[in-house]
Amino acid sequence: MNYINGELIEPRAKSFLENINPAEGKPYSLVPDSDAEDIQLATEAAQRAFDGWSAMPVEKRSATLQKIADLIDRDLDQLALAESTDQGKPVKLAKAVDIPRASANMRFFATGAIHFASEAHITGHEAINYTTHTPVGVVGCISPWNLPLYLFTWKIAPALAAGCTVVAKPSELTPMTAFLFSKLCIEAGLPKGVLNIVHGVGPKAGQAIVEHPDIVAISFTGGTVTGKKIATTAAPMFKKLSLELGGKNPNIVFADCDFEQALHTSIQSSFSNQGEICLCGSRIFVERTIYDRFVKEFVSRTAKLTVGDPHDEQTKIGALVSEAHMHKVLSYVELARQEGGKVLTGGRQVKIDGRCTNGYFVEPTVITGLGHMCRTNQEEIFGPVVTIMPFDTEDEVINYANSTGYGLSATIWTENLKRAHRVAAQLKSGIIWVNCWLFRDLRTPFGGMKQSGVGREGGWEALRFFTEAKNVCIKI
Ligand code: TXE
Repeated sequence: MNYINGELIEPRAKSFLENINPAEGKPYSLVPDSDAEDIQLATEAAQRAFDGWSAMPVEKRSATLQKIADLIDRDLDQLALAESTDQGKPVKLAKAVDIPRASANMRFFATGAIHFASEAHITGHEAINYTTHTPVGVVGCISPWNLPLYLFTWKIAPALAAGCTVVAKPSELTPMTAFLFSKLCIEAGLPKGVLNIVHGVGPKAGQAIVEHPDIVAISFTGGTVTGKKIATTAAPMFKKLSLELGGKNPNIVFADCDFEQALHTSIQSSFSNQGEICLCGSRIFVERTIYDRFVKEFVSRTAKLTVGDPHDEQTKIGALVSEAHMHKVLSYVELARQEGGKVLTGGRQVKIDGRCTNGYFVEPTVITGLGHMCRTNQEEIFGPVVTIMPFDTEDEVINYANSTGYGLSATIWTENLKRAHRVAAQLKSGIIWVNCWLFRDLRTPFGGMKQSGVGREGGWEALRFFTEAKNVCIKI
C-alpha cells in the first residue's frame, strides 16, 4: 500500500507488481505499481502539510522523529526479517547493521536539527549580516534496494528534521520495510501529508517525482546510469540535486600493514551484503612483497564463507537481490575470464537445498591476473566479486586506484602515519578509511567524486541541502 496523506491506500490504477523473495525465487507479496496520478496526490498532500510542519517548533518535530526511532527499535526483529526477506541479506546483518542504523539516522537528524545554527557576520562598523536557513518545501527522496530502510531513512530524516515535507519512493525490489515504516509513522503521530511513501518502478513513479514542478529538490541514491537520467530531467527545472551513485572502490594493502587486521576487514569490505554496498572495496591492491601470502590467506577465508539461507544465523553470504542482478554479476565473472583473469575461488551460481532451492545465490569470488584498465576493473559489478592485483610503489598504486570514472571511497592499510596521510591526500575519493572500513561518524560529509555522485549527504551537509540560505544585510 502507498502511504499518502496519512493513510495507507491502493494506487489509483489498482495496478500491482509482484514482490519477489530472492532467496526463494518466487513472489511473496504485492507492491503498488504507482504512476503520476499517485505522485500528484502525494505532492498535494505534502504541499498542504508544509506550512504546519515547517512552522512547528523544531523540538516538536524532533520529538516525533525520535518517537519513530523508538518504534523502529521496538520492532527491530520484524523489520530485520522483512529486510532480509526482501533483499536477500543475512538476517543477522539486518539486525546488526541495517535496522539499528535506520533508527540512528532518525535520531541523529532529529537531534541535529535542534542545534542547527544560523550565522551572522558583522561587517566592520557598517553592517550586520545574518543568514537564515529555511526548509525548501516539498522534496523527493528516491532510494535503492541494497540497504533499503538504512538509505531510505538516511534521506527522509534530514528532510523532515529540516522542516520539509516529503514524497519518497523506495526501490520496487525492496518495498517491505518502507511499508512497515509507514505504519510506524502513523503510530508515532506524524502529521498527515508530512511524509508520503509511493511505491513503484523508477521510469514511472520515480520519473514522475523527478519531473513534478512542485517538488523542488531531489535526493537520490542508486546507479550512475539512473543518476544521469535524473539529472537530465531535474537540472533544467533548477531543482536542488543530491546524487549518491556507484563506486569501484580501491582497497590498498601496504606491506607495513597490520596483516591480520587488513585480511579480516578486507573479507568484510569485499563480501558484506553479498558485495551489494556502494562502499565495498571491490579492487584490492596488495604490495608485491606480501602479495602471495595475502592472496593465499584471503582465498582460503573466502572459500569458507557460508552461502546459505538468509534467515539462518550462520549464513554469511545471502541471496543477490534479483535474478537479473545475479545474471549481471555472473556475466562479469565470465567477462573477467575473457579478459584473461584467473578465478581462484567462486564464480558460480550456488544451489541451496530446502526452501531456497530456487534462490539467486552466487559464490564469493576472487579473481587475479587482470590489468587495472580492463572492464572488470573499471565497471561496478555490485556483487560478491573482487579482483586482487600486486603493486610495487605508492605512485603506481595511486594511479591504479584513481584510474576509474568513480571516486566514492577508498581504504588504506598501513602502520606508517606519514604514508597514510600522503596517500589519502592523493586518492580521488570522497571517503577514505585508514586501517578500518565502514567506520562511520554521521556528522561527516558523505558522498563521492567524479561519477560517484553530486553533493554530500550526512551531517550539516544534509540539513543544509534541504534548506535554502538567505542572507540579510542591515546597514547601521
Ligand atoms: O538502481 P537504480 P538499480 C548500482 C549498482 C546496481 C546499479 C543499478 O551497480 O547494479 O546501480 O541498480 C529508482 N527516475 N547501485 O537498478 O535503477 C528505482 O526505482 C527516477 C549503487 O537497483 O538506480 C530505485 O528506487 N527514479 C547504489 C532507485 O531509483 C528511478 C545502490 C535506484 O534504482 C529511475 C543501488 C528514473 N528514471 C544500485 N530509474 C549505491 N550507490 O548504493 C530508477 N529509479
